[in-house]
Amino acid sequence: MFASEVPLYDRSLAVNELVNGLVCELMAERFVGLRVTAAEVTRASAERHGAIRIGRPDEYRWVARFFGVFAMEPHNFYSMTDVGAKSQPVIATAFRSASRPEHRVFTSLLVTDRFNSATRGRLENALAARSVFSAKARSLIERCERDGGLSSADGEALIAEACTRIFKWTGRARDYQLYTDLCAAGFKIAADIVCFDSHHLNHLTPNTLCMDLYTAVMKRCFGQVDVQHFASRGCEVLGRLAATADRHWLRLHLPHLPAATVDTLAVAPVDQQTVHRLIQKLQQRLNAPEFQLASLKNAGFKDFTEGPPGGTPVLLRQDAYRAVAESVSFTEADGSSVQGEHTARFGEIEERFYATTPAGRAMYDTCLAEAERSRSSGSSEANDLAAYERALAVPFARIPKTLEELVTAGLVHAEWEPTAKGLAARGTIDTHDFVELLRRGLVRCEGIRYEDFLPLSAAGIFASNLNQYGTRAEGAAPRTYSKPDLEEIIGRPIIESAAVYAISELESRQRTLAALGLAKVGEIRS
Ligand code: OOG
Ligand code: NI
Repeated sequence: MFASEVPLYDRSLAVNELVNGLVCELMAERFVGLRVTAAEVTRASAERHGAIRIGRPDEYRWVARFFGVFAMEPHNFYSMTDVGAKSQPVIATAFRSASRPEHRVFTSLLVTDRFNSATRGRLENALAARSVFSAKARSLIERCERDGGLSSADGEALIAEACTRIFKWTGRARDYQLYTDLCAAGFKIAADIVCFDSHHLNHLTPNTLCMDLYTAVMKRCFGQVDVQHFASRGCEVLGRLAATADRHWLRLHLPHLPAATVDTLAVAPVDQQTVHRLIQKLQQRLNAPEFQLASLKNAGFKDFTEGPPGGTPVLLRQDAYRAVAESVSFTEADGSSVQGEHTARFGEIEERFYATTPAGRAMYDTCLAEAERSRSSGSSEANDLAAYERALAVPFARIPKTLEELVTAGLVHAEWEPTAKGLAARGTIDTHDFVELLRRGLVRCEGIRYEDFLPLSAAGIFASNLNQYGTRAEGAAPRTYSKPDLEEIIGRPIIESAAVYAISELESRQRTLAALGLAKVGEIRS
């Protein structure tokens, strides 16, 4: 549905799959014996998150119940109302499966008390007039809740409701005056929500295996950089990946590969010539007509990536091509129509890394704040990618770059297990300390991937794709929202993912200690 609505998105998926395929070819050079099939590349590229924005609390509850049919549960509470200059009048959660988190939808709710009473009245009036979930969609959801599932036919019918109505972009809106007033007052987010009659997708974000290569390719496809420039950047980023990717990189980026398989692969050095050859191959593929993005209507690709610098594997990195103006037909109260346009739907991309512990998160936040300070003091030159990367590397230098160092410093969560050597040493081990056990080769660990969002990055995304950097509350006494407020609207508890990461780590530690004869399962308390 989204690919047919947004042609650039469809092409960006093709770019992503091409880049992911090339990264897997590189990995097959680095890891002797590794084979990643085309189907596996497609599968790695299929993962994505989406973003929708809802107007009324009762609509929000229906959306939550809709996702419930797909076993997608709310994870984390995000408030965009209090994030400083980038604040937006929305609160949010993300719906995803607890156990298969690779598809998720960031779902925002407009909070109208941030507006003055006249505007608030106009917003609520506009919202009251619409009904996004049809009677059929509602009854299918109710049936699923009642029966604990749906027949295939009913499941298909519900998906059809989603793709032809609930989340579909129609290009139709209402009340042009309200739309322009909201945009002029700096509340384009509200216009994006209340003037349209569906919960249209704002974006769908595929997962890349190499952010820096993807962004370089997109800039080449948009004609923002020339072929020579791309060749040198491509060799630089692929060369960097070739030199640093270890088995943990493989397990993080290609989680379908079994640990036992990854363990048997020997690591080989990849020379610059191989990297060169791969980039040349990519150049040839990029000459195909489908990759000439400059021929489509576009607003280009963002200059710099959000999140940690490349090579710092924590949380997530995100980037995007900019939103394109789309024509919209506004129906007025008297039945007449007005032609306008709306610029909101953009093309995000992301790469996911390790979930941080509270200490890791605090360190990340400190590094990011420092990076923003040095950016606003102008020490990195706009449009100079190399200068930007050098400047970003400075505050982030204190975050370690390998999984072993990150877990040793207690900065990221990991799943632990005993090694064969550890099991053989059972009965003779004199420490419970995991860092020491790791050092002695008695246990091993794999980092837990971060499956959620970052409020500051999200606020930056709202800001950049709406082209409006934050809004002030105008309501007389806007309230502060917290998790229980949204839980009440949804009618079910919101999962705290930080606790889930911590519990999975703790459980793996308990199992490991028990297997090493150091404790019985259930005996350990954290
Ligand atoms: C949602 C912004 C959040 C992300 O990737 O952090 C988001 C929106 O723009 O509606 O998608
Ligand atoms: Ni997003």
